Amino acid sequence: MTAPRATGKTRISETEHSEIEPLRQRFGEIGQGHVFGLWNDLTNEERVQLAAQAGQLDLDDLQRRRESVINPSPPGSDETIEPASAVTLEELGDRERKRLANLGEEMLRAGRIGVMVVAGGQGTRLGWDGPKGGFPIGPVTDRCLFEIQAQRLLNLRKRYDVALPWYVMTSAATHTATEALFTDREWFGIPPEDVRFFEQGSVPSLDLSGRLMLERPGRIFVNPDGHGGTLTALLRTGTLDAMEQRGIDRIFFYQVDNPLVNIADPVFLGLHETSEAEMSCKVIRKLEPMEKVGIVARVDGRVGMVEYTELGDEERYARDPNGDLRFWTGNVAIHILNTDFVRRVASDPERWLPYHASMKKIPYVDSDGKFQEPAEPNGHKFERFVFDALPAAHQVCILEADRTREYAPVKNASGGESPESARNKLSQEYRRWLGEAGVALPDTDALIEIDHSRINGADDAAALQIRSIEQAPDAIRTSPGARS
Ligand code: UD2
Repeated sequence: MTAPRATGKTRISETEHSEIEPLRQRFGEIGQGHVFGLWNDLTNEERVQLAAQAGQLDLDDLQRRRESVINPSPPGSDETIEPASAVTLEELGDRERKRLANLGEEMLRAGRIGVMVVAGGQGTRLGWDGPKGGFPIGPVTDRCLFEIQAQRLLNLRKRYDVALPWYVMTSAATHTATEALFTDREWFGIPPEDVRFFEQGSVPSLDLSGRLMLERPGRIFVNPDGHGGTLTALLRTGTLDAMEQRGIDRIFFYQVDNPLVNIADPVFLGLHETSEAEMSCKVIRKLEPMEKVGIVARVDGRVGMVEYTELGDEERYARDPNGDLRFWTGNVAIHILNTDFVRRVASDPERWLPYHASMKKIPYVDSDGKFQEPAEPNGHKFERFVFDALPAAHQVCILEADRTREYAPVKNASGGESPESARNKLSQEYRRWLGEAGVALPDTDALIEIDHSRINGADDAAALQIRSIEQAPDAIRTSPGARS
């Protein structure tokens, strides 16, 4: 005899009696009962989904964050902030650079390095509908951010004869589209077994009085848990275990929106290792006080990061006797992390990875079930920041990078930190490589693009033994000027 099919109705009535009532009651006790306010208007499926989502929330954590919204403590008011010491470009001579590079290269060859990119963001500020990594950024072609980075990896794989696995952190908003993009583009030439995606977590946003918000009648509004969520996601998804099983003990971490990032820079790896650091940071010399980069500094005696929104004016404008900014060590979110350090921090996120609240305009469904698009910030999103792990490290190493050569952020649709400025910076770096290799250069207005899998520095360009760009048309392309 065939058993009667369980209908949606049957499932929800069971759920309603055994699970929903205690859940509703508990939410009511902590001032969040409104989440179920539109219950009667929901379909069975929506009820099941809302019950599942509500049942998975960490209510202690929710209470803590609610309290932080209602009674915020003034940021860093009683902290002492001092400049952190960094290894500058000036003091790193050629000999030492070579010694560190040799050490870093050994680490690469030994298969100890995993490359990790945080790519949970969408290109909203760029007007791009999709994962930011898919944004076309090649100065001449439509190569996207991921493709340029993949080409660098292909070059390093060959150069060091190593698999150099790529760990791509996505978010709920970008996961499916990112996987589809990689599949569609055949993993940009990297063997699929050397690319691993893992998804960051999400956290419920709260309105200005600390109440949960509804994205739609049967769904609580959540936001991605910030790039600090990388560390907890590495542990939760088993990615950290998988890394260590492959013999990886150092993670090179960077953000997807920097096409100029010098992936797995051997000098940086070597310095991290000789410093016996658990976490390292690359920094750039901040150009002016208002530049939107966090500052690596000594906070209450320990190395940490002060975000640009949280730096007080006294520190922001302070100058040294030479007239240079006293707090110049701008964070470009390029790090090396030891896997055992990640495990330690991610195992105790309440201690090391606090949530930072930021006020945002959050579209929501009101108590009448009407969709509202606020004109002013109406709620808080919560994010963890990877650099909050710095004070947990027994040793931190900080290395200055040449900002014109390693940092071309793609943040805004136009102006500074835009696709146009990034394309120009890429082109300038390629021009420099070709120039150093003795290749005849086109007009200064012309844009140049290089296939990183073939040429990943002036040494690769020299190895081609060419005198003109036309001699390597598959690796180097030019266009007369800016792309439209
Ligand atoms: C970040 C840093 C800032 C400076 C700057 C350099 C913070 C808070 N500030 O500012 O100090 O280093 O970068 O470029 O980080 N992402 C995720 N998941 C998330 C949030 C972000 O994957 O939940 C990724 C995102 O895809 C992007 C990167 O992290 O690659 C940076 O995010 P952002 O653009 O929001 O950070 P931004 O520019 O405010």
